Amino acid sequence: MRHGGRFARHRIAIGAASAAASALSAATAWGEETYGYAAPGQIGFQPPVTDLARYLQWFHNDILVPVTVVISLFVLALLIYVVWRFRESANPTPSRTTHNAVLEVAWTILPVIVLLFIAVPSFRLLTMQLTLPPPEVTVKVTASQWHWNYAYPKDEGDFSFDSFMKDQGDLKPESGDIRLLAVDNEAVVPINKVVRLQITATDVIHSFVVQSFGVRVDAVPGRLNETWFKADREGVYYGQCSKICGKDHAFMPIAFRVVSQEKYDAWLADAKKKFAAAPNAIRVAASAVEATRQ
Ligand SMILES: [Cu+2]
Repeated sequence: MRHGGRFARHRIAIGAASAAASALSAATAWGEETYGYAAPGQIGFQPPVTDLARYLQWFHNDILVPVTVVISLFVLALLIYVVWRFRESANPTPSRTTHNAVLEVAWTILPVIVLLFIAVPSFRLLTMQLTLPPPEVTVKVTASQWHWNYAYPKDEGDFSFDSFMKDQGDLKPESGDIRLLAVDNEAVVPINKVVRLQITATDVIHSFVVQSFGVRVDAVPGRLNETWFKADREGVYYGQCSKICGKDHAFMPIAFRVVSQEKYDAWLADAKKKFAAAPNAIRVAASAVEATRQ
């Protein structure tokens, strides 16, 4: 019996150790840096590919997280101290103190200082996100239940196309397709160019989020929101709709491929031919509305 008990405890110890080891290996998976999508077991942000995303992640990782951790630990320590110090057996006759001017001033001023400390980088980030540099490429992004439409304006070819998630049966993992993220038509933009995004929706509120770009903007029907990014690394960067928009909310991924200027020019020439004639959901819907009006 005693032996059995010891072995059981031993097994529990091994279980705990292997759980810790798998948590560690998850941390290594995170360390391997997958660009544009999350690795299994990843904790934290995807690696940034714009200055905006770098600043955003610095603000979160180096300012907000330490502030949150220090305040939480401080409050926890205070609670533990109060529970221990003022328990009934140690403190049989409670004090009748109701005011302490120094304490009250301190717990008003200190949070104000913390908020001011956070406000400076926070407003800098907002200013960076909302001040558009002169755009070199414009893409109009329209969200619908449940896909995205990307339109390239007149000076870039004057075409638009729908982008749907690939079904599991159509995935080609050998060409880099990722389940739930790969799409039939990716938006393509050139590297190191200021890309202006104009974002709207046709039906309900969606939200356009690409983590590696540091971009998060709501897509609101009847309203054109603007933002921008300038990616400095080639690759495919995925995002997802981030406002609950209906039953397929989880299945309308965003895919942006960042390529060299030459590849972009080649893609534009191709896409112009491919999509100019092709009807897409929004044009079909628009002409249907026109037809009912006439
Ligand atoms: Cu959506």
